[in-house]
Amino acid sequence: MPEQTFLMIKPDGVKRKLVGDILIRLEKKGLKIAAMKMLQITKELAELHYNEHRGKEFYEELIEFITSGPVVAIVLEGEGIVKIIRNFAGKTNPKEADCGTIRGDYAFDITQNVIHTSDSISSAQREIINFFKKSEILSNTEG
Ligand code: FUP
Repeated sequence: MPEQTFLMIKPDGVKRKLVGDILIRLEKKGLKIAAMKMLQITKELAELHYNEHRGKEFYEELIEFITSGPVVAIVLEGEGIVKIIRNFAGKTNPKEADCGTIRGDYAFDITQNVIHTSDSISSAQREIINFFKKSEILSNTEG
């Protein structure tokens, strides 16, 4: 199976109408989108997705934010895609993110940092399963 990663445009990105800009950047780089959908994250799904942060001081704010409006969930695939998309996002804290990255260019706040990206191949596999059925992922297809 090709390497896959999970990218989510968070509620701030959707509200600020950055979905088009983000998709254009992904497509212009020539990356393959294997799945994509818009959804409202439930509290249960938010808790599953951010399980590793449970108990941290920013956890409640994070759950409240990620469930505050629709998100766009995307699966990308290709060799080295996890690292490519981490670089595309920029550092977690937008104040430290380089210009040219999504967080560097579009965000200022650490919670409202526009996109989520998987930090490893194993995280990607776990996160993708939380959001997509196998049949929704168009792997190994043209386009
Ligand atoms: P990332 O993998 O870059 O999304 O970063 P983390 O998994 O470390 O953090 C997940 C989310 O928690 C971040 F997108 C923003 C939020 N967060 C805070 O609000 N405060 C912090 O100190 C760290 C993370």
